[in-house]
Formats: sequence, C-alpha cells, structure tokens
Amino acid sequence: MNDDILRLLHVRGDFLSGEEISRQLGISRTAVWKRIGKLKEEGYEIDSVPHKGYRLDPFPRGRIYGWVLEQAFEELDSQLFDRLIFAETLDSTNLEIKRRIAEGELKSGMVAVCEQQTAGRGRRGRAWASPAGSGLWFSLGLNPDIQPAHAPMLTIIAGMAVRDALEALYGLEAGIKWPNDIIVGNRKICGILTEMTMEDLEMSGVVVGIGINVRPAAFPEQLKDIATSIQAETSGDAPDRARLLCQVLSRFEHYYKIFIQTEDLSALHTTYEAHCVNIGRTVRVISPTQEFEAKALGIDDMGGLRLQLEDGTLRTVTSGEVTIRGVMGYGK
Ligand code: BT5
Repeated sequence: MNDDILRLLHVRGDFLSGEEISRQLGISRTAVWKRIGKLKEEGYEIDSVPHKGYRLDPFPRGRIYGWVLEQAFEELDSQLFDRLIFAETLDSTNLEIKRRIAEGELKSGMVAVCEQQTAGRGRRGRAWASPAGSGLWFSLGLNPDIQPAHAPMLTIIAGMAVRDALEALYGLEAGIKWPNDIIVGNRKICGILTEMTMEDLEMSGVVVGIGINVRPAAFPEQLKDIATSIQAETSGDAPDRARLLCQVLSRFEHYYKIFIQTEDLSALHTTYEAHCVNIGRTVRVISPTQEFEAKALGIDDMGGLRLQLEDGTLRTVTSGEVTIRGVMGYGK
C-alpha cells in the first residue's frame, strides 16, 4: 500500500475524520480532501460522511487491494503456495513469475496477481485483454518434479479448478473447452496459458497464467460476441476477487496433489470429461499442417483429446486449435 491515507483508513477500519488524518500526516485538511478525491477517481471505494469523516469500504469490489488479498491468502493456509505477489500494473503476470523464477525466488509455489496487464498474453503470441477493474489476472509459479512433457497437463487442472470455483461461488454452469478455455453460455469467461521456464536445458519452473473476466469491461469490438464475465452472467454484485482467487487456489491445490501422485490424469479424467463441452460434439481441429473434423470422445491420461474421425478411425490430438460450432463465435 503506497498511499499513507489508505494505510491510515485501513488500520482504522472505521470512519476517520479529515482533521485526524491531517494531524497524523501533517498536511492541511484541503490537501486531505483533494487526495481523497484523487483516490476515489482511481477507483478506491471511500465513503465520506459529514461530521464522521472517511472510511475505506471493507469489502471493496471495484478494485483489488493488496492487503485484502494478502489477508485472504494467509487465511487460505496453503501447503503449496508460499508466496503472494500483488502489483497494481504488470506487463503480464506470467512474465512476472518468469522473472522471479530467473531470480531464483521460486520455492514451492508462488502467485502473482495484478489489477491490470499492459501486455496480457494468450497462446501463440495472441493478446489477452486485461483492463483494470474487470478481471482476476494471475499466474501460478510451480516447481513440480515432473517431466517437462507433462507440464501442459497443469492447464487441465487449472481449468478444473476455475470451473469448480465458478460453480461453488456463483452457481455458474461453466464448461471447459479443451484445452484452455472456460466458457459460460458459449462465451469465454476464462483463458489459461501454461508455459515452462528452462535453465541449462532443465525445467526450472512452470507458469500457469489464468485470466478470469469478473466484470463487464470495455473490451475491443472483436471480443463482444466471444467474451463474458461473472457479473454479466449472474447479474449480481461485482464479485470479490480475493475470495475468487482463494477458491481457485484451493481447488487447484486439491487437483494438483492428485495429479502429482501419478504425474498423469488417470485419476482425474472422468471428472474432467463430465465438464468438458467438447465431448460428444463434432469439433474442427486446426493444426499448422492440416484441418479436419471429428467427434470428441474424451481425454486420455496425458490430457490429449481423443477423437473419432468420420471413417471411424481413432486419433488423439495433444495441442492445436479446436473449435466447436456455435461456441465462442465460431461458425455463426
Ligand atoms: C488464452 O489464450 O486464452 C490464454 C489467456 C491467458 C490469460 C492470462 S491472464 C494472467 C496471465 N498473464 C498473461 O499474460 N496471460 C495469462 P488463447 O486461447 O490464445 O486465447 C486468446 C484469444 O482469446 C484472443 O485472441 C481473443 O480472441 C480472446 N480474448 C482476449 N482477451 C479476452 C478476454 N479478456 N476474455 C475473453 N476472450 C479474450
């Protein structure tokens, strides 16, 4: 928390008069008033009541407060994640975790969260729209003792964790679109980007980046028919992002412990398939070398999508673009 007025209001936890703030900080009351106005403009939810003073909303929805996140993270008492990093603005939380890994800061697991990303990333160099106040943009840094080829399975686990959290907290019927999208009503509410970091030809860490749209945002025109958010789907209050983060982390940890025992999805693929929207539908697979349609049957223990071609041939794809007619604007 870099603003001393915010710190005072947070510590107080109730109304604090302008006079008291001006006394404690040694600035004039006009200066206090002006700075409060600026903080409000920046999105801090501060109540001003005549004769009582100012109070910071204890349940802020419009923006993420670092100390609220920290408190929720401590209460989570995770065995996997030992560190939380919060910054107002980052280029990308995936890049932030990669920098921390390069600095040797990764122990068991770390989490980086920010309010806005200036260079949010999707797969294959695509951009991820990450404006302030509208999403939960975060990345997990992990150090699993697994083969690098198995790291992409963490995308599957993260998808399951986000889906569970959306259902548990908001009653949303979210589906997983293999491999890395979470959708609600045919629109994308969350995307996942898993990357590896290497050092001396060894895997030095895995970064799982998760972007969840929380509130409707001024998205670029081309996303209007593709994207949705928790608030748009629930018509409720703006979701509490600290709570959402902790719910996803706790579900992730649950599935991660199961995954790490066998280093595959043998104990998880049935649960995954129950929520995977591809299953039973005709999908179009687009790879750099070919394009074909097939029926999706399920996933295998390595997280690949099992397919049946029109002539009955069975095939498994491990990566690539897979579209489903009518989902996320495809084929409309
Ligand atoms: C993804 O890529 O879906 C992975 C997105 C991962 C984002 C998180 S946020 C925290 C962490 N830090 C990062 O820098 N990234 C991760 P892909 O499957 O390639 O989908 C990208 C496509 O989704 C874009 O080309 C757009 O069509 C669409 N898109 C972009 N922003 C979106 C948004 N906010 N909501 C829904 N769709 C979006």
